[in-house]
Amino acid sequence: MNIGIVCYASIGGSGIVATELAKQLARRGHRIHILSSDTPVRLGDYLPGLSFHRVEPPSYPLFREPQYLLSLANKIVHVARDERLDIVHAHYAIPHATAAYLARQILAASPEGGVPKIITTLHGTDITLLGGDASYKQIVAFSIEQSDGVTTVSESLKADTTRELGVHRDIRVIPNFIDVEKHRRVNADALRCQLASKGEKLVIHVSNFRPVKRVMAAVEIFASVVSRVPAKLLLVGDGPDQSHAIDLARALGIADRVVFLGEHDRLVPLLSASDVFLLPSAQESFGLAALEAMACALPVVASRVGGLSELVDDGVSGFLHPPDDLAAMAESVCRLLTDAALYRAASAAARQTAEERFKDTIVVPRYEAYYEEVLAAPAASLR
Ligand code: GMT
Repeated sequence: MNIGIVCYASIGGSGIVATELAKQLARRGHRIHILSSDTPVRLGDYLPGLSFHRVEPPSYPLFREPQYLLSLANKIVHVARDERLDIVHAHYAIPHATAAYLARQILAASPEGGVPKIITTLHGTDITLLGGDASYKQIVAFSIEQSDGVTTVSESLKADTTRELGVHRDIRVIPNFIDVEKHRRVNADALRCQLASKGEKLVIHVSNFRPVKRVMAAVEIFASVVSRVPAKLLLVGDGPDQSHAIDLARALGIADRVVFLGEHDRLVPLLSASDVFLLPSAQESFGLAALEAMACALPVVASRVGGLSELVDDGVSGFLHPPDDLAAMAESVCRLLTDAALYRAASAAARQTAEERFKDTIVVPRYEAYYEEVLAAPAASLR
């Protein structure tokens, strides 16, 4: 198949999933065209069958903001014509599903023919934070209804989409996935010695430090942990709450125990050097960062929100608690750090979950099968 994949290039779950999907599909013999405003962080080296098309909204003094939606729609039209795309797969509804819809309308009106099918994958905040906002709701709901196929990354997000947007169409749940060969625990003893003193445990949190991730809650939970167990907290990522988290660590008197590492693309060594993954998010439609940690055999302590309970088996591969119960999360982290038998079992279960339920070779064929199904069905605009 000839497939256009539209995604964000920044570090963020939806862009990572889209790029990893693109690479897997190219390896499986499809012609893949990534359309994005910049080179996606996980694109990596040249891969036969995979090409990148930059979307560049021109600046013009009259425009106070770049016209990304229009440039993207225009780019989709060009790529669809030149490369004879069968499918445009838009990752994240805003504004990618809308741009794909616009492009399809333009192509359908053209005498040249060749109209690709549109599939939209909803990732989470496009529905749970932004989609229901009055500034976007109508157009997001419309763009989802108009897509030829729609997927969500969890059952929870599917339910949110129906509830928040009043969308009552078929939605296929295809979870996020991971390359379990590349993401596996490696020997990171040397790195661990640099990050922690002898006898100290390592708790790690990875995110984009947006309010929804509750980095400050991670620092508070850790303050309680470190009063009982010698440990350090690794904070990986960057974003709006970074300086607040630094201030809080100082205010709690644990600044020397909290290590801010900034953004890192190569997470496997850091995860392999760590003991527990902490994710006290306010909302999480799936929790790709937690899956990456689990593939490296890290038990997860997280909020019981969104799709996290579809990923983490509470009491087996980690522990889930109500987002405001920081004391319970701290208690679970301490239990994992101090009970060797519990830790071994949870660590093995975390890896097993990644291998048995979220392995790329299990999940990517589900996208291929869905593409075939959508291609065989009548176009959404004709239904
Ligand atoms: O919030 C983020 O981490 C970024 C965001 C995105 O779309 O880039 O993540 C969402 O999509 C990820 C990939 O499907 C999911 O794993 C995350 O759970 C989801 N984030 C939220 O729901 C808050």
